[in-house]
Amino acid sequence: MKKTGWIPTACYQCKAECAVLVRVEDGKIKEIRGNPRHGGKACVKAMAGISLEYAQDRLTYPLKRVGKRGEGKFERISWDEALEIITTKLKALKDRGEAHKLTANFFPHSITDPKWRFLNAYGGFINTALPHCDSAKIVAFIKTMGGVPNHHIPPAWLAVPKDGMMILVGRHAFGGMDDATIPRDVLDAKGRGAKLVVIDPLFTADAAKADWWIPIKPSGDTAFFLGMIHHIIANDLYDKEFVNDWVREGDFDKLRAYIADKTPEAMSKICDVPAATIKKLAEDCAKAPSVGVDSFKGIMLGRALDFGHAWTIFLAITGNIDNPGGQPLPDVTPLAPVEPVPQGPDLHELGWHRTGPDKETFAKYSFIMEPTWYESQAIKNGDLKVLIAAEANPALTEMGQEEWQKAVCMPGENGEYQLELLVTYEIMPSETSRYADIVLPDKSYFERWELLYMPWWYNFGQGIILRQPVVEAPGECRHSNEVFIEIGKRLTPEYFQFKDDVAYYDIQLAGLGLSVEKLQEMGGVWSPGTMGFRKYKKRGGFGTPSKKLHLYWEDLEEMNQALPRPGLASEYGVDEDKYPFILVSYRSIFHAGAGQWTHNNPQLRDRVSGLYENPILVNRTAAEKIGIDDGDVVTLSSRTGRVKVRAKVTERIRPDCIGILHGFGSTVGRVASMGEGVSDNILIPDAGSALEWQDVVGGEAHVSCRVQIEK
Ligand SMILES: Nc1nc2c(c(=O)[nH]1)N[C@H]1C(S)=C(S)[C@@H](COP(=O)(O)OP(=O)(O)OC[C@H]3O[C@@H](n4cnc5c(=O)[nH]c(N)nc54)[C@H](O)[C@@H]3O)O[C@H]1N2
Ligand SMILES: Nc1nc2c(c(=O)[nH]1)N[C@H]1C(S)=C(S)[C@@H](COP(=O)(O)OP(=O)(O)OC[C@H]3O[C@@H](n4cnc5c(=O)[nH]c(N)nc54)[C@H](O)[C@@H]3O)O[C@H]1N2
Ligand code: SF4
Ligand SMILES: [Mo]
Repeated sequence: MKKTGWIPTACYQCKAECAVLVRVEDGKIKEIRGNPRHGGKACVKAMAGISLEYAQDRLTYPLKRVGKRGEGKFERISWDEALEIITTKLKALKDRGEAHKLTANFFPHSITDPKWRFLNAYGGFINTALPHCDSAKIVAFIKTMGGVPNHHIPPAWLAVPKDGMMILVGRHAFGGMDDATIPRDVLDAKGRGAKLVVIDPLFTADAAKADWWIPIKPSGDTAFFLGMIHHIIANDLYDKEFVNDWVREGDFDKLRAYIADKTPEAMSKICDVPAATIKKLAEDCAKAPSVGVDSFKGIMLGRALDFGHAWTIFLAITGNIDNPGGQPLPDVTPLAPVEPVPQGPDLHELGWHRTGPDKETFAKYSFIMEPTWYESQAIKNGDLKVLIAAEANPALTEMGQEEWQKAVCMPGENGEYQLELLVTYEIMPSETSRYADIVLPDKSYFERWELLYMPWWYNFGQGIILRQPVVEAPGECRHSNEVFIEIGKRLTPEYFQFKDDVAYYDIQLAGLGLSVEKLQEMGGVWSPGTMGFRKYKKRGGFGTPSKKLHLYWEDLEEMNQALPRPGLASEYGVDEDKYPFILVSYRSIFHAGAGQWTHNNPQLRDRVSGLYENPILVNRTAAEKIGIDDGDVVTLSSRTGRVKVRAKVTERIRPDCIGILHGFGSTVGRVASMGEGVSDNILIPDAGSALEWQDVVGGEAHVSCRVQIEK
């Protein structure tokens, strides 16, 4: 192959998968830049992709466990042997009528990812991280507006007019990006005269650029938004025309009655933000030509679905749906289906998410995907028998990681493990692969084909980006998609009648009159060229049964959730005296997840140009009270775990919170295992063990807990 020149492809140093150009000289990568045809931006991690590609730790052939799970002892095996072990186990599981006890934990790069196709055909479950990310918002979006369950969908920052409002609530958009162009678009909008408001217990990089930082009490966001909704309605500041035309008849009156006692003063007591602040922001929003509200992980605490609900109501009464600078409505790319389309198993019938204390109640909620947070619980219950982790690192990313690690080592019957097979698909050894029975070496994102159309690409609506090989893969690496197609051909051949991955993408692209080759000629990017605004008008309404917005959710009446409830996360009320602080985890621009691929990157872990450790953030007032100085090593404990970590004393966090950067604490990998970094998930309890507090939303993060800090 030995390519030379600038080649368009897609970055995968994080899940945003931005379009990039890669300069290759004689088969070696020399330089990486943003692709000007798709925003033109690439972040610091993208540039460090070269260090990943040529990392010494790359896996290059399949491995089989020889010691006990967790010991990390492996021997080299052939691909034939690896595939034989996997297909034999999967065949036996299916013959036993337990296909649904296979879960693959992976990140889907498109809604028709070949790995997902295999799972649907076979009858297993996908377990993406989506339930952690923002599933509460997605579920709320579907319930109020109808439509497709697209992931994330940030506001149209690039279209915010002068005087528009941009609100980040539980969203650290400049650190945890979903497109490298977003910081520039937000700052450009500010340059045009728009205002940026950050609602976050932490003074983030975004807050540093904001007009207004509102340090809210964690999980107080629903109360805050209800206070604003009250103020807007009570003072007749809502968008009457939009509400009359587009809100289902009767819903607004029910809301008005319900909201009567949710005054800014009452809500202020819950969220610990002055009532005057709630009123001022409400008035600013009511006046502004547009309001965009972006939230992500930070609202996935406590009663997350209630926040999602309040968010959709707020957008509706201020008329900020599918307008420039407001909340876009997602669209679907008209790719052709690959027939026959496998149906997939019934989550409610077979899923192990209903292992909670109150199955009746659980059954009333809509689950869009299998929640990750029950993996350890499901293993203990005998409901998870084969786990394939591809592009995921649950040994560190699961809340209560030690519970997960214990569960995968749990003995079962006949001398087997309770979890009968654990396979990891990785580019380098990870904490999770230490426990695996089989470790498979993947091709990196510079070495493989992939058709990407995750709907969180916000720049051009439902764009498609082609990932194409720019260099050759080392050793015996094979892309997971190729391998899942191979396993599919063996186990469910009727669904795998195409030749290979490229042939699969060609069938889909035919729906757009395209092919992989044609997409290559077009520079690897297809886009409708616009997001389109107020699409609901052209479509004759919204995707709900009434075609109008459903502010009132009658299906949740029985659970007292027909309208959003303002309370804080219930778990914060437990053991307050023993654990006085609330842990707040957040991300950094330098690293992605708990993944090995940035934490093991010498450029990104560099003390000067990267991020080497994750000292915890302690407010100066709190530090003085407990006698902690900047740089002290402290013990941080929760009701389930304890770590030793360095403290950074700062004003950039609320006095009742402790900040911790998520993702550190790997014990595997030459670079990743260095330093004093700790994993937050040692402190955060396994969600399966906290079901009495479970906020049933179709997914829950629980990325927080109460902690104590001691010198
Ligand atoms: N560089 C980088 N980019 C990423 C990722 C990555 O790991 N690294 N991960 C990707 C993924 S999977 C995701 S899901 C997204 C996540 O994107 P974000 O959710 O924007 O990322 P976080 O940094 O976790 O931001 C959460 C913010 O919420 C705040 N917060 C915590 N609790 C509360 C609360 O109760 N209320 C409010 N208002 N704020 C709160 C935290 O202080 C933090 O600033 O990022 C994606 N992009
Ligand atoms: N405490 C706490 N826990 C959290 C979060 C938090 O904010 N705080 N965030 C939660 C969220 S929102 C999410 S989405 C999850 C994410 O959790 P996971 O989905 O487990 O994701 P990562 O930690 O990003 O792990 C990705 C793995 O993929 C590997 N990888 C990278 N590139 C490739 C490739 O090309 N091929 C293969 N096969 N592997 C590759 C990396 O080495 C890494 O080990 O974590 C959740 N856990
Ligand atoms: S945000 Fe940065 S690391 Fe993530 S895909 Fe885009 S350029 Fe790559
Ligand atoms: Mo996520």
